[in-house]
Amino acid sequence: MKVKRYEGNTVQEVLSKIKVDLGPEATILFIKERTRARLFRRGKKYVEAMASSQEDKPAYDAAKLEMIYWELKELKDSVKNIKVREEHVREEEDALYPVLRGYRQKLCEAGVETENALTVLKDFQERFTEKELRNSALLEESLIRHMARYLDVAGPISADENKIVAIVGSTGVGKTTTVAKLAAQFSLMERKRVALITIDTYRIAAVDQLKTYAEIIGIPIEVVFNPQELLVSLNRNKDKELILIDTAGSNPFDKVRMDDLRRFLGSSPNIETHLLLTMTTKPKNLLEIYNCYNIMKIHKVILTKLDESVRFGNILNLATRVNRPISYITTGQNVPDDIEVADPYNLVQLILKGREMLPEKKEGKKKGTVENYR
Ligand SMILES: Nc1nc2c(ncn2[C@@H]2O[C@H](COP(=O)(O)OP(=O)(O)OP(=O)(O)O)[C@@H](O)[C@H]2O)c(=O)[nH]1
Ligand SMILES: [Mg+2]
Repeated sequence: MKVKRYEGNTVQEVLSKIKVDLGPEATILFIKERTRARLFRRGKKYVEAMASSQEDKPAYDAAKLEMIYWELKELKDSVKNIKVREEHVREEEDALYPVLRGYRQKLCEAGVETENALTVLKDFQERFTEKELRNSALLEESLIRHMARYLDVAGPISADENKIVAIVGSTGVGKTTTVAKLAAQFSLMERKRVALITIDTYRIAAVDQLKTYAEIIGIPIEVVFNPQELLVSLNRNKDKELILIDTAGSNPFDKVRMDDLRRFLGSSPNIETHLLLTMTTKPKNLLEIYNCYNIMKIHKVILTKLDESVRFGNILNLATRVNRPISYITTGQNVPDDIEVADPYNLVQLILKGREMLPEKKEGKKKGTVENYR
């Protein structure tokens, strides 16, 4: 019984190897694309096959055994890989000054991925001697300032001349509330000329929700049903300093809805799109959601519902992967008070010290309502 294993870069390559070796009548017992495990790098893809020659009866049991062997081998390799990885992390940790090891743990407990925590801390310690850090009364302060450099922020929306901002994000992340907060802040506090447009016509209640805010704030609102109407509405509001567009919440994995949204946002090149990501979403999903929305041009990111979160390390993880600045953070349901321009220093404090650094806890802030600002 002759069962052999073949490897190559492509299916064609493997098939021709089999053909040359076992003849054109060879039986392919199994063929599969695999990825070679590699430490800290994307594994290289290759194709693996098992085949037997025609004169042999397909030796399925032998093939199965052989398959089990290879799968076991793969498993062993990946366990080995994990061990090497752990060893590598341990070595990196050992290379940290003892004075910084507590921060490594603190960051990881806050949800910062180990590799990110180590990168940030190693980078930090390269700037100082151990003695300097040990004796520094300002160690934490210097570390916070250092970490802040990893967080790219956008600053406030510049509502100067006909700025157009669209707010997008998955269902229920706080889009309409954020539009209302921004509208109230710019219209009532900064006295800018603001208009609202909603393209969320999937639900009647959604239009009513924004109309109610527009009435209370005292600004115009338009409801549009297609990209052409959006363009007309944007042109009609050319005199406004800021136009805020509320969009329908869509499942980011629903391609039809995402294409729909992309068409709306493509109706004018001047639309600046802010993607809302809520801090209550699982860390791994956040990046997947971001990637789904990135098929349209995302300019900035708004982090919402920080008040519902316990750990904030994910802000750093996100910032290292998402190449977009954070514009605002939202910290509650109150319109207009529970929104802040993202500040890297405050965000790092939030990561290191947790909920006690949320704005209302920090400042004992009393919440206002839109009426307070009129
Ligand atoms: N805790 C907390 N709740 C918030 C925040 N922002 C919005 N919410 C609440 O989240 C819920 C959904 O808010 P919406 O503004 O309607 O969310 P949306 O993204 O417009 O929802 P859809 O249009 O249905 O996709 C409401 O109960 C809001 O009050 C926030 O920063 N913190
Ligand atoms: Mg909404």
